[in-house]
Amino acid sequence: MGLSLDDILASHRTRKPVVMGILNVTPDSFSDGGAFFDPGAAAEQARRMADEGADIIDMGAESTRPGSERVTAGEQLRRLRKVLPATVASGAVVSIDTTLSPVARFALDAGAAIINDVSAGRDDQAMLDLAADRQAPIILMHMLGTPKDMQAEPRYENVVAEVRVFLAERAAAAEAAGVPRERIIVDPGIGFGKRLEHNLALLAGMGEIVSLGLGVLVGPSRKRFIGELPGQDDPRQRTAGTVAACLAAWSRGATMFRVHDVQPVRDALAVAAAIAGA
Ligand code: HH2
Repeated sequence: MGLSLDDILASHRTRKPVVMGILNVTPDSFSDGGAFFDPGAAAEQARRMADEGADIIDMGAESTRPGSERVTAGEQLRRLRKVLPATVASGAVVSIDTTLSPVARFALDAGAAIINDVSAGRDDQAMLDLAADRQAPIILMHMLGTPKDMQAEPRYENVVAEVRVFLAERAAAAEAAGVPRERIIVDPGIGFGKRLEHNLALLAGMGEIVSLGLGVLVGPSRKRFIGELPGQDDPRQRTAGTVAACLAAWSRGATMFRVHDVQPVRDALAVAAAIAGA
């Protein structure tokens, strides 16, 4: 059994690692597209990840891989309609990975507990109000540009400082809308408008993001730069690199990890946490 929502929200203070398992109900996600498009397969994968120790199941119905096209709210709702309630019914803490408030509203109504908005409330102005209305925890992620153009030519003077300022501003906007500070989680957005050196700088500089005093989630799982360094073209062969990135972020204060491979990350964090507490 995973952590409760209260334990999840307190993780940046308690240093209990939180593992979020990824469930993409999409035909085209970069590493598992199509695998869980069928509702039965999606429900089975949610169960498997919960058995492996996922504290949260993050369900999304739109790929945000570089170059991807937007998926309408209607189509996201169609993809989620059966499988999201089934996953909630299994007892999992569910987060909804969407930037559109009608999709988030449906998910919260169906029992999802957390909103994961990779646009940090910029795509849909109603998202922060919805989070405030429902007192739903919300993940605010940094992205430069949009999924369609973000990898074109990302440029920063100081990526860590710029991402930190952005996250502080979006957290302030969420608070102004009425979301309690302890319900705001920030995420530097690994791979979203970032080149290899930017991703590495953000992982190395994670302490700067943690110093905002908010919960910090990080999502390096199987991403391109994890393949680039050791030369692993197949995203499914990037588990060890993913574990390394999670441990680096953990040692610098991040406590929440969005991953495809739940068990290896869970096990690695359990050992790292035990060593840190010894
Ligand atoms: N990464 C992806 C999607 N959602 N949410 C947060 N908070 N942080 C992330 O780093 C993040 C995210 C992209 O990964 P994935 O879901 O595996 O692929 P796709 O966008 O192709 O579905």
